[in-house]
Amino acid sequence: MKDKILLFIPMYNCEKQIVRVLGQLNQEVLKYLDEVIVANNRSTDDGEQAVIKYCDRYSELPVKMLRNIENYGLGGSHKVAFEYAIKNEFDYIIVLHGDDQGDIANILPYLQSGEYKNYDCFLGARFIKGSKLDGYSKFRTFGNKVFNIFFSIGCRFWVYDLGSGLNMYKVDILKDRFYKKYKDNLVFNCYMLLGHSFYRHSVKFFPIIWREEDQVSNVRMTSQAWTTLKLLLSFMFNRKKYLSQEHRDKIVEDYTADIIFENNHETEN
Ligand SMILES: Nc1nc2c(ncn2[C@@H]2O[C@H](COP(=O)(O)OP(=O)(O)O)[C@@H](O)[C@H]2O)c(=O)[nH]1
Ligand SMILES: [Mg+2]
Repeated sequence: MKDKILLFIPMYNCEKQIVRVLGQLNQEVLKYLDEVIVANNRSTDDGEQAVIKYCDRYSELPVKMLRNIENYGLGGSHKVAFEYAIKNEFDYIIVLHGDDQGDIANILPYLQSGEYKNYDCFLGARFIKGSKLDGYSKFRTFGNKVFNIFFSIGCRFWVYDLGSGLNMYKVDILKDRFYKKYKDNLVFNCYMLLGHSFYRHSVKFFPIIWREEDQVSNVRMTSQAWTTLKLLLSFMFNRKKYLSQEHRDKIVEDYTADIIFENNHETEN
C-alpha cells in the first residue's frame, strides 16, 4: 500500500526564502506527498502573505498553513507537526526548513526507491561522504565534526549531523510522544538523537546539500556548543533518568495551532 506522507515546513521570519522552498515542490516530488503543512511560528514578517500569494498561482499544491497559538520555538513547532501527523494518520513525516537552506530533491531518490521504509529516522546529514556545504567556514565544519564524534560515542551509533533541516520520521515511533519534554528551541534535534539512541529507533543518515546565502542563522555557536556538550554528558551519566526529565523552560500542555489557510487543490492523487 502507498504510504501517506506529510511534508512539514517550519517557517519563522523567512518570507523571502519560503517561496523558494515551495518552488522546490515540483510534479515529481508531489507524487510522494499527500499534504504539505507550513507551520508559521508567529513570524513577524509577511511570510503568511508570501505563502498565500504563491498558492494563488499554484492551486494544485496541497498546502495548508498553520499558525502556532504562540511562539513555540523550532522544537515546539515540531511537536505541533508531529501531533498533526499522528492525528491525521500519516505514515511518515518529512521536515524541511522554511529558509531554503536545504533541498527536498536530496531525499527524492530514496522516496523513489522506497529505501526510507527501512528506517524509523532517515536523517539528512551535512557532514557525511557525498554531502556538500556552501557558505560554511572551515572552523564551523570542523566544530560540527568534532561534536558528531562526541554524539556518536554518547548515542552508540555514528552521528553525521546533530540536526539538519531535512529529515524524515516514521510516524509510528512518534505515537508515544517520547519527545514531549525535550527543549522547544533549536537544540530539539540533539535531544531527538538521544531519544533515538535510548529507544533504539533505527537511524540512517543520507548526504544533503546545504547552503547559507541570505539566511539568518539564529544559532549562537559558542553558547550552543556548551549547552550541547552539557546535555550529552548528563545523558551519558544516566540515560534513563535524563530523558525522562523535564527539559523545557516553559511547560506547554498542548502544542496547538490554527489552520489559517488551505489551498484549494484541483488534483487529488
Ligand atoms: N530560529 C528559529 N527558527 C524557527 C523558529 N520556528 C521555526 N523556525 C524555523 O526553523 C528553521 C531553522 O532555524 P534557523 O534559525 O535557520 O537555524 P539554523 O539553520 O540551524 O541556523 C528555519 O526554517 C526557521 O524558519 C523559531 O522560533 N526560531
Ligand atoms: Mg536556517
